[in-house]
Amino acid sequence: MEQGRIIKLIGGLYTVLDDNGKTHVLKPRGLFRHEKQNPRVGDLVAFDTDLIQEVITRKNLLLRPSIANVDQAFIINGCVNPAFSFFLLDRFLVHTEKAGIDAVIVVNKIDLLSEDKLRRLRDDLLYYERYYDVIYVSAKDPKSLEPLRQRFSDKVNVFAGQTGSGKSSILNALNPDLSLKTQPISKALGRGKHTTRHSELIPFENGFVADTPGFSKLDFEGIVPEDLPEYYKDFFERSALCKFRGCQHINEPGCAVKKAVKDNEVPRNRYENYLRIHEEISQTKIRY
Ligand SMILES: Nc1nc2c(ncn2[C@@H]2O[C@H](COP(=O)(O)OP(=O)(O)OP(=O)(O)O)[C@@H](O)[C@H]2O)c(=O)[nH]1
Ligand SMILES: [Mg+2]
Ligand SMILES: [Zn+2]
Repeated sequence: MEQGRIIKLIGGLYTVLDDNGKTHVLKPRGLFRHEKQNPRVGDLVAFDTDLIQEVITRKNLLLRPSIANVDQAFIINGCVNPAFSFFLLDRFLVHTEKAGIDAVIVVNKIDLLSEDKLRRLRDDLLYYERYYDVIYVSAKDPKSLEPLRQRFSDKVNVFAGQTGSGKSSILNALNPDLSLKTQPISKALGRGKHTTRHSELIPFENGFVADTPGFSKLDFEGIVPEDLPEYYKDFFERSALCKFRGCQHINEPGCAVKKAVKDNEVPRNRYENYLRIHEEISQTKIRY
């Protein structure tokens, strides 16, 4: 059997790249019964002539977008069209934290923001800089993208983010040969579609970058509410001081997170979005 990495999945057909740089279009063997075991983009697999026979144990699995064996996720945010959304950023961070993947926060389209508004956004994001790298870029200014390229190296990188935030545009600016399809957001949403339809790992520098379809809605399937506090680095580091172990930071007395919000050490907005997400996950019916 040969080995390779799944770089694309379209209509039930997997494209697998082998060590010699050759691609193979394959079906999965019949028996990956459990959804969790289904081969995903990013998986290392063993295959024979036309079937994927085995998925090699994963290092991790990002659920939204669904990609395995990720070293680093870049959360691409628009700051104008679409406007910057802390709610959406926090939602993406829940997914990367759950998967145990390093996240880099990218603010794109800064060419469209007045100096004043950019300064305010930077101030609001300072809090996040304690926990994550935050990079400001414009796909229209290739020089601004160099810090991104430098972080890629030999890793498996994923571009995630809202539809229209500029994921494909940034990749095109980094490598014009890619010619990925991009589209003004008004047109894309008018058609009710994401411009990028499938996740695809693109060989880049010595590793990969995955361009992925944006989300207009990002759900939390596979995440249980009791675990949510662990996916907030800032809450987690304070939780040792909460009176109760397993504190959900909601109604419990002696909660260190709620105190930190009150003392303006944690942005109120982030905490309120946490409550919304907790509520949302709690109300999602568990599907078996
Ligand atoms: N002014 C400006 N426009 C940008 C920038 N980045 C992207 N755009 C524009 O934003 C629109 C959406 O960009 P895409 O690259 O298609 O966005 P995407 O994140 O790949 O979207 P999906 O594939 O639907 O998830 C396009 O019209 C781009 O030209 C930027 O830095 N500055
Ligand atoms: Mg795209
Ligand atoms: Zn607490």
